[in-house]
Parts: sequence; structure tokens; C-alpha cells
Amino acid sequence: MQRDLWTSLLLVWITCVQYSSMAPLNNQSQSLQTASAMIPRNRPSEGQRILSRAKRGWVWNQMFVLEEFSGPDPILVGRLHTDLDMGNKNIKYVLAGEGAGTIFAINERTGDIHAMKRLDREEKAEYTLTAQVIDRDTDKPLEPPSEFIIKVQDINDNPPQFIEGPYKGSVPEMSQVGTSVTRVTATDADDPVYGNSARLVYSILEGQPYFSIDQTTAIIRVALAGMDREMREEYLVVIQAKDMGGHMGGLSGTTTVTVTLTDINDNPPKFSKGSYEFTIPEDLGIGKPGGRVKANDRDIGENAKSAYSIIGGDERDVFEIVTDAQTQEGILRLKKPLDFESKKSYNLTVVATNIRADSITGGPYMDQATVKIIIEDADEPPVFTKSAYLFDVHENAAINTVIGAVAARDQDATHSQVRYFIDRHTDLERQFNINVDDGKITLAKPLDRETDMWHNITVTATEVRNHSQISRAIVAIKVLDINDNAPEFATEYEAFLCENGKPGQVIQTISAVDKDNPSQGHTFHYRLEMLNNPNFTIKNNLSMFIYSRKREASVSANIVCLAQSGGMHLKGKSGGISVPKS
Ligand SMILES: *[C@@H]1O[C@H](CO)[C@@H](O)[C@H](O)[C@H]1NC(C)=O
Ligand SMILES: *[C@@H]1O[C@H](CO)[C@@H](O)[C@H](O)[C@H]1NC(C)=O
Ligand SMILES: *[C@@H]1O[C@H](CO)[C@@H](O)[C@H](O)[C@H]1NC(C)=O
Ligand SMILES: *[C@@H]1O[C@H](CO)[C@@H](O)[C@H](O)[C@H]1NC(C)=O
Ligand SMILES: *[C@@H]1O[C@H](CO)[C@@H](O)[C@H](O)[C@H]1NC(C)=O
Ligand SMILES: CC(=O)N[C@H]1CO[C@H](CO)[C@@H](O)[C@@H]1O
Ligand SMILES: [Ca+2]
Ligand SMILES: [Ca+2]
Repeated sequence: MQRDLWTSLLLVWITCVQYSSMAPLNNQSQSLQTASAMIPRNRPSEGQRILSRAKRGWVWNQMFVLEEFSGPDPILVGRLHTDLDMGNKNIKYVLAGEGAGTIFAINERTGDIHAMKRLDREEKAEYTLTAQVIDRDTDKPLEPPSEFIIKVQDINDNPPQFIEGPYKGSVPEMSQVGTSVTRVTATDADDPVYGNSARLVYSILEGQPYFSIDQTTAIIRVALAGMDREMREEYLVVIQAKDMGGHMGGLSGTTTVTVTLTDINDNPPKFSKGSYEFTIPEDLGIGKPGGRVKANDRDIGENAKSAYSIIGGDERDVFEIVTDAQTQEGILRLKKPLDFESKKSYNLTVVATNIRADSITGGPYMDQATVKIIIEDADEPPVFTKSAYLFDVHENAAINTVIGAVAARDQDATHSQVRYFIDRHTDLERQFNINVDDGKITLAKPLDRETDMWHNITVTATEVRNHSQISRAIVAIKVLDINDNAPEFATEYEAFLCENGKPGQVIQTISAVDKDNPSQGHTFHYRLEMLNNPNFTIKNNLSMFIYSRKREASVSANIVCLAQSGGMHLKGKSGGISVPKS
């Protein structure tokens, strides 16, 4: 409907400006006119061309105005014309819609539309307005209103911008030429469809010959083969984006891309020395470090890490080598005790191997070094022939009896003489003596097994050369039993016999004890010492029963108790019993 109205009332003349420079063109004008009178009303000026709406495909109800025009006078945008305008002064052009009266002003007589303000396409690209012709006297519309558009025409007033810059990128060292690093993107606020104001071309300003950029896709690629991180790690690449398709007069913007080469394992470990020498004391503790070696690696991170191992010279498995996680050094540690007297030096072969095998470079890398370890004689205390001695002695042994002898020797090259002592804290009674020179232990005081069966004492061996070199041994002295105690009755017995006691009746059970401790245990024998009285008997060897055979007025008897040990009759002792008349 709208179009139909336009067809009948207005004809559009569109001025299409061919830009030859970036400067805004002055005095351009367009005119909208009625169809019947195809009179071009715009002033002819250079670079302007008039197109009629008859040309199909051309959007006819449009006017164009250049953005950013900054002349002293308002710019003429175009002219409205109607067939009703026959030169009479009765009609009046009226403008309404976006910017009417503020941005766009119409000469109500001539229909000239001027832009009163500087316009910015990037702010607002088009304005929709309506035009109408009204009767000047009556203010009555003479036509229905007609809509048209004023388009703000782009000029290249915006440079390309790298919004996301500056960029960071990384690529492995030794990458092939053409390996993509990263991609940058510039934006241009100008009209992307009209002209070349937003047609960008990328180029590299700094960073050649190492990197290149694809001028349209803006992908940065490696341009030089064999870039080595160990030589240089970081590159600053400056990228330019230029509009107008890169041609002269275009605007440009730049950004930086910091390209970091990432490490690959392209360097082997290398020992700081071909051979190391360490001197370690013979008495170095197990697990204690004896020396450190270091294989340096020019790579970083995992690629610089090495594992160490001993591949030769350690037949007895005395050493091990571990990696210090902090320093990447190899620490030689002791696994078994050293003995200077049997082996005074070791020649070890150690290797450091990169823990990461790199497929490109065909690792793992390794390096080898020799480590000479010289053992230093440590001043060691004398060594006893045994750590514990066990001696025994009979309890009735005479004073000065030799119980046994201990021996210790200084293993050091100096072979110092040794002196022996008893640690008196372990022999408070001073029960024993020791010969300082030959280690013979003798009895100092009589023993009693029944008081102390064990005398566990500590003896020391001290080097004459250095009294601080002391070692100790335990001497356990067991006191052997002899039968030096007579059997005794367990209690004192007093037996009673009733008047009506019958023959065969048990009057009393007796048992005996003995402080001695024969290995087979005690066997006691009992005997009645009652002469000529057959009226009482004793039974059983283990304990005694006084057996009444016949009642008796009164009897008193001595009972002899004998203890037996190991088949040997021991000295007996008599006890008494009396059986009074009830
Ligand atoms: C164009 O406009 C300028 C001011 O912007 C004026 O000085 C000049 O005379 C005008 N030229 C024409 C052909 O109208
Ligand atoms: C260690 O190597 C040296 C020479 O490098 C040699 O003289 C020495 O006998 C070797 N020692 C051992 C324990 O193999
Ligand atoms: C004696 O032995 C001690 C303990 O091993 C040691 O610290 C000290 O240096 C030695 N003294 C001498 C004179 O060798
Ligand atoms: C003394 O040593 C012996 C043998 O080691 C042990 O059987 C005994 O129990 C020890 N005696 C004491 C009192 O420590
Ligand atoms: C008691 O011991 C004696 C002497 O060893 C032995 O002759 C006798 O047979 C023993 N009597 C009993 C009952 O064991
Ligand atoms: C030695 C003794 O005392 N024997 C006596 C045993 O018992 C008879 C009967 O009672 C006495 O007659 C015995 O004298
Ligand atoms: Ca590397
Ligand atoms: Ca490496």
C-alpha cells in the first residue's frame, strides 16, 4: 500500500556518490520527486550521478547522507517534490519521524532536507522519516504521508582494533615451518558491506623471520625451522591489521603477540664432571649421604629430570643413588656398613637418564660418570669376641676362682692395647674382679645360689690409645647349685592319737623341703628312729605316714629325713615327733 502511494505521488531521485577520497564530499544532494515530472532537482556537481527509480532493483525511497560531514553549513541531504507543487505558494512540506526537526530540517517551501548535525553511521546508520504535503492555509494534508529512509553513508573513520590483544601464544620449540601458533582477530566498526572500510588485511611488523601471519585468516605460524628454546624462549610479534583491503590510505591497528617456545626434550643430561671423588668415613651411617653428583640438563621441567643409577663397581651392593627432588642431584647413600680394613675404595660407574623419553628426539638421553669413593679409617672402639658371654660357677667356689675370660680387639690399623673393666653399676656387691689386661673374671666374694642365681654384669673394653673408645659386653654368670642345705620339715609337727585309735590308722602326714635345687628335683626318704617299737611304721618315700599299729600310752620318736638328688644321697637332718597319749 505504501509503495503504491509512493508510486503515485513521489518519484525518488537518488544520488549515488562514488567515493574517490576519504574526505566527505560537500554539497551532495538528492531529491525525491513526483513520478510525473521527472525533473532532476539536485544540483549537478562532480561525482554525482542521478538514477531514476525506473531502474529496477534500486531502492528508491531512500536518501543518503555522508557521515562525519563537518562543513560550516548544514549539508543538503535531498529534496522532496510533489506534482502538486506547481510553483504556487499554498503548499508546505512537513517532515516527521526520527530526527525530524532536530537532525533533519526541511525547507517547507522548497522541500530541501538538510542535516543539521554531524552524523555517525557507527552510532545510527539510518533514520526513518515521513514526508507530507499540506495546505499552507488550511493545514490540511494534501496527500497521505509517505515514509522514506535517510541512510548514513559510511566513510572509513574507524581503524581496525584488536579488542582481545595483547595476545599470548605458545608453540613447541623445533616446530616445523607452518605450525600454527595462535590466531588474532581485529574488528572494524565501519560498514562491513559497503566499500572496503572494514576489509582487513593482516601483516607482521615485528617477529620476522621467526613467524608469519596469514593476511586474511590472521593465523600466526612458525616461519623458521629449528627454533631452540634453549637459545631464546620468548618472541614479541607485532601484528598490523589494515582496512581498505590493505591499500594506501587505509587505517590500521596493531597488537602484540608474545610467543613462548615450550620445551621439548632435546638436550641430554650431562654430568658436571666426568669423574667424581668422595672421601667418606668408615663409620658413615646406613642411609646417610656420602656424596652428590649432578647431571645438568638444559631443558626444563620434566624434560630436565634425570634418574640416577649405579651400573658398575658396586658388586657388594654397598651403595645406592637416589635423586634429590629439589636439586635434581644424585645422592650416593650407604646401604651396607663399610669396613675400611677389608675394602678401602670403590670405583662406581653412575648414569643419569632423562626420565621422559621424547618421541621426536628418540630419547631417553643419558650420561655416565665415574665416582671414586675413598673410605677413611674411622677410630672404632675395640670389638669383643662375643656380644654376650655366659659363664657358670659353683656356689661354693673359692675366692679368686677364675670364672671365665672375655676378649676384645681394636680393629683399627693402630691396634691399640685394650683394658678391661667391670661396670660397677652392674656389680654393686663387687662380687667379681676382672684382670684389666687379659679379661679374666675372678670371684671376689663367696656366692650363694640361694640368694642370687644369676649375676649379669657388664664389662667394658677401653683402648689404651684413646679412653673414649669404649665398647661393652654382657657377662651372665650362673651360680651352680651344691647340696649345702639339709632337708627340713615343712612345719613343726605334733601328732595326736586318740584312745580308740585303731591299728592301721594314719596319724600324721609329713613332708620336707630343701633349699637346694637339684636338676632332677628332690626325692626325700623318711625313716623312723624309734628303736624296738613296732607299733608305728612309716610308709612311702615321698611323704611320711606314721602308721599306728597298736595303741600306745605315749611315744616320742625322732624321724630322720633324707633327701636325694641325682641319685646321690644327700646329708640328712633329723626332726622329731611325739605322739602323746590322748
Ligand atoms: C558547497 O558548500 C560550501 C560550504 O560547505 C560552499 O562554500 C560552496 O560554495 C558550496 N558549493 C556549491 C557548489 O554549492
Ligand atoms: C679404581 O680405579 C683406579 C684407577 O682409575 C684404580 O687404580 C683402582 O685400583 C680402582 N680401584 C678399585 C677398587 O677398583
Ligand atoms: C677418641 O675417641 C673419640 C670417640 O670416637 C673421638 O671423638 C676423639 O677424637 C678421639 N681422640 C683422639 C685423641 O683420637
Ligand atoms: C641373666 O642372663 C641370663 C642369660 O641371658 C638370663 O636368663 C637371666 O634371666 C638374666 N638374669 C637377670 C637377673 O637379668
Ligand atoms: C624307698 O626308698 C628306698 C631307698 O631308695 C627303697 O629301697 C624303697 O624301695 C623305697 N620304698 C618305696 C615304697 O618307694
Ligand atoms: C615297744 C612297745 O612300746 N611295745 C608295745 C606295743 O604295744 C603292746 C600292746 O599295747 C605293748 O604291750 C608293747 O609294750
Ligand atoms: Ca628443550
Ligand atoms: Ca633433556
